[in-house]
Amino acid sequence: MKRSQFIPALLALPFTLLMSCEKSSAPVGADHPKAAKKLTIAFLPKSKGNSYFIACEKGAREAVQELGAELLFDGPTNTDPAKQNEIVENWMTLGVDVIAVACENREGIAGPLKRAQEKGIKIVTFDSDTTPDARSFFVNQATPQGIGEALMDEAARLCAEEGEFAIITATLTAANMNEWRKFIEARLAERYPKMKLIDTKPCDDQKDKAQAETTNLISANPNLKCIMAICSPAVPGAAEAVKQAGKAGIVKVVGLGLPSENKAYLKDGVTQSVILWRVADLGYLTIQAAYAVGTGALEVGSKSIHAGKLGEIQIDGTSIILGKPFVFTKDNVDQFDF
Ligand code: RAM
Repeated sequence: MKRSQFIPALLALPFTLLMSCEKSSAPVGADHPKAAKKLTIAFLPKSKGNSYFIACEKGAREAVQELGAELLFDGPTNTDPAKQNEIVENWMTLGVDVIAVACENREGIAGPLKRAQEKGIKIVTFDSDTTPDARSFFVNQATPQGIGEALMDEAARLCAEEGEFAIITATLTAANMNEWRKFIEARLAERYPKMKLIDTKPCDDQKDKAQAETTNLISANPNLKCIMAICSPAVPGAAEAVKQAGKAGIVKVVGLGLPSENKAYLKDGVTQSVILWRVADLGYLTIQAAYAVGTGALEVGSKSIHAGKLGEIQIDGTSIILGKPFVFTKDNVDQFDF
């Protein structure tokens, strides 16, 4: 989708998200100060087999090319917090300049990240944060409130604001999803008294497990009206279960997923709407931030960063927020190429 088409799509959104409005007089990175030596930025996804993080990697590669930096990309094959820690320790020994990480376990990875910081390695998180003392900045896809409310409002719309729904999450310890869940539940309590969250099941960021959990939820709950799948592999997993149960359109599917993985289910009327952000841009912005932190151009207290083709991005405290998510349905899914 071209940028010129993307912006009107954003403006058409039925919800708004909180973003920092503070302006900086001198944006960081406006003139892209080059590092004295070539910076090595190590990029650690939650799992490297997940198409979501493969899309992030694409944007990350584009940014390192523009900036003239070196990229190391590695991660667990499937979500595995211990493996993430091990990779951080290896990169410490290697002496990389910056580590950018999507944290599987917020507290569990903080120790290795702090040790890396003590060695002079800069840390930036993206997608899912660690504790603030273990990194300089968190590159967030959108505000947790915006994501949580968008999911809840969309589920309520699909259910005519009435009935039972269940959540499929990645893991019960996933920091980003737990933040989103708080806002989903707050919105539910505040706006939708006739809807009931009956269960929340983890799928370890795996499509097959999401499918199995959805199948169980459908059998155990004959009145189930909607599955809200809040990690990307869970959306097609839930849809496949609904389809195989012969419940397309009866049990609605909404979630956070990739257009490419959900197109067929949207067109078949199994999945009704999917919410996401431009994932490659999240990888691109993360590298822009990592580079600026690595060169010393971006420091805590900066109010904005000039992020290459993304332009000026505001900084809210230590959060760099990509922007607003958008909804895709069977009518617009063909416009997206990721
Ligand atoms: C999965 C990951 C990631 C999350 C997306 C929506 O791919 O768990 O952390 O942001 O889903």
